Amino acid sequence: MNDTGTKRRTKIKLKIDRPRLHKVILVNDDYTPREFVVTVLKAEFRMSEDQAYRVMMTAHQRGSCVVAVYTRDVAETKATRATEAGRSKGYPLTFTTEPEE
Ligand code: TYC
Repeated sequence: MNDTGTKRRTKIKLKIDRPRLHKVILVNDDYTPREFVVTVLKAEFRMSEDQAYRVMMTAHQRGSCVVAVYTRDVAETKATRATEAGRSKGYPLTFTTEPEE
């Protein structure tokens, strides 16, 4: 204690944690054409034709597929834009986000 009655504390926290990353997840459905899913993945997530095709087929076969990870804002913006690209054509194509463990 010093004479003002407060305790001097140094080094309360050495490091600030890195922001958690969030996954963007592609969800399968029965109606969106495969080629349209590939087009959206290439446009919104800057994937090659090959990468986009593999991600689309993984979601098609397993029900969902992680597309990429970003900070929360970027993940949410990209998921919303990609989902809206499908809605604008009347497709139920859906991208969701979830925090990484
Ligand atoms: N299952 C769709 C079809 O057979 C294609 C598709 C794949 C749709 C992945 C969505 O996330 C998806 N036309």
